[in-house]
Amino acid sequence: MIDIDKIKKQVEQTSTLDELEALRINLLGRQGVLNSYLKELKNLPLGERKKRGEELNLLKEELESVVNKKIEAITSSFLLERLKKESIDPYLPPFPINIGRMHIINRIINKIVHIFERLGYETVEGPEVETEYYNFEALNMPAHHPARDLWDTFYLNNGKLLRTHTSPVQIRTMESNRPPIKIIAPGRCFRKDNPDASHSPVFYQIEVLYIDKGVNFAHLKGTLEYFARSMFGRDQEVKFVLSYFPFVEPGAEVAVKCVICKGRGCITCKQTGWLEILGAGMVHPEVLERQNINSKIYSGFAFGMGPERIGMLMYGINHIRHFLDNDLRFLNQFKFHLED
Ligand code: FA5
Repeated sequence: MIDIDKIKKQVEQTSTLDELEALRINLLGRQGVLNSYLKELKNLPLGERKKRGEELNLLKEELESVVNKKIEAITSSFLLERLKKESIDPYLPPFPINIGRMHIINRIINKIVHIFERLGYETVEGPEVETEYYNFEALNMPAHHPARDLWDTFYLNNGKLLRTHTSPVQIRTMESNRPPIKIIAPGRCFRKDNPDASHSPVFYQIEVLYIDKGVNFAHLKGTLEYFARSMFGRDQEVKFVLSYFPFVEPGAEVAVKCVICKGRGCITCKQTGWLEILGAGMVHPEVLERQNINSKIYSGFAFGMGPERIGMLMYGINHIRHFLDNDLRFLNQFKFHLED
């Protein structure tokens, strides 16, 4: 007969689940000890068979419960052992999570827009598909005006065009607002320019327009100097050069000393030592009068700047195409910049 105390001892002495399983098969498996006794039942007389059957069933239940208890004991001691080894330090920093972030060009634009919002400018937008009227005519460039050639234009089949600059937003704003007007208008522009280090066929511009009584060139210069200092810091050299745009008089261009070559000359600044970042000027009286703004009472200044070129200067980026390529090796360098 089975010695239950001896078996209990054997179970107690096992230390792994594998050992225990081998013992369980030996006792309770199909070819096991208990089954061999059960098979012999049929040879016993009827009365004895019943009694012996009940005894064996009880024995089976007891054996199963002993084995199951041992399984639980081994599993929980194994878990405890593991927990001791794998202690958790809640003060460790979490794994770096790869979250998306705003494209660097949008962050540069936002920074510029914030500088002007602090000066009281309101942000507005205009359409990328424009008419000749807004892109040229209302800006003092009637049909066949030679200045239209300054902007190599993509024309669409429906007679419209892709705006070559954000200056049409000036006109749309003057149409529906009376002075004082103080707006900033960022947006995409398109030109058939030959691509090079500082020219792309698709690029952004940010237009600024201020119209009020008594606005003069000194206000324009002061505003631009304030902007350049906020963007590049006090030490960055900036120069104003007289220039021509049909919708301003006088007109100027602003250039910033090239940070790539420190002014010595390189492909980014086309060997000039300076990178032009914006066109500016006093709004032409003709442009104001066309929008029924009395140019004897009101005057204004406007400028349109290229945020890619500004970003190139801030970060020493030597080619404008990096802004469009979306190469993660480039974009990931700006993870921690411009978080305002
Ligand atoms: C203009 O587009 C005028 N509308 C600016 C203006 C506004 C003048 C208001 C007076 C009053 P310009 O073509 O120079 O000007 O372009 C202005 C700026 O846009 C440039 O200084 C440059 O920073 C940027 N830009 C122009 N063309 C490109 C291009 N192909 N790729 C990248 N940036 C460009």
